[in-house]
Amino acid sequence: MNLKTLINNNKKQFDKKFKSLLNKKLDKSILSKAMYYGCFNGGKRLRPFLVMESAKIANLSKSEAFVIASSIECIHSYSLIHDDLPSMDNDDFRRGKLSTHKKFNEATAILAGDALHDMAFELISGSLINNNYKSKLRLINYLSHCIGHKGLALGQSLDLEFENKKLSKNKILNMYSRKTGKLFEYSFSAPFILKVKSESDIRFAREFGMLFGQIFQVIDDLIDEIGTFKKIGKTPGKDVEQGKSTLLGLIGERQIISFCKNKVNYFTNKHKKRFYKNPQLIKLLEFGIKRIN
Ligand code: GRG
Repeated sequence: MNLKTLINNNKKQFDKKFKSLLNKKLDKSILSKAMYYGCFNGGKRLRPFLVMESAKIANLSKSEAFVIASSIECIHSYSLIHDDLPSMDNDDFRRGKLSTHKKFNEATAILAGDALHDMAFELISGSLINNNYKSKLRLINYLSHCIGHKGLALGQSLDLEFENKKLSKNKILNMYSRKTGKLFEYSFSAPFILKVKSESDIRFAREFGMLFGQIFQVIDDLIDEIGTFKKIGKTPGKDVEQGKSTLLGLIGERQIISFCKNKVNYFTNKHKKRFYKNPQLIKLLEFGIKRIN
């Protein structure tokens, strides 16, 4: 089975379980409806796929991996709801549908994002059957780091600060690592942390997730520029319109793909033994680049 089919199958399974989980937790309030809407408007569920792949290698049960994946999608959906707000990237559409603040209103969208953030911590602290409280605490601590003032929130802040500025490649990549890389890093390494794997295994998992996330963001910028509304589900060409600092803007379309391929080659050569044992991981990195087509 090819990777795209595996990802879609995983999405179907994940969506079914995630729907039932949220239906149990949420109620009929406007806030609950907005939270549900923000989570179920057509996401690709790539982060849950990374969690499941990592869980197979780390030997973590599917049910525990599902809780981790759900908490990550709560955070991811929260970040997208807030990203679309008028004071952030001001997008009326997300995944081809009205963004949450357009479907409901701005105040409800802010609160839905906040409550999804809290839901993520409710899930990992309360729904994991794992009795190893030390590793659960490490997971919670690590998630806070990945999404806070050194992670997603900083990345978003830099993204806004960098508008209409000419920046170095390293500054742009640092911003990508935070706004996108950190959550992928967490997605791929969380199962290793929960299963108390060796520090060197955890480091590899973190680096793998981060690399996937950086490539994902680089290619996302390209898709934003050359994609259609139908393909990307939001207004294309907004990065240029908003003066976003992107690697694409700095090095151009032709260099972008070779930049990603070089990064993947370097990493796979550095960790030959691990990729020999888990060749599907190379396919995953390649998919991060090929998804442009
Ligand atoms: C979450 C702490 C926290 C703060 C919010 C708004 C914000 C700060 C961060 C947003 C950062 C952001 C929008 C990063 C872009 C990441 C990205 C490439 C999103 C698109 O991911 P896909 O394509 O989305 O996986 P789908 O729609 O498939 O779920």
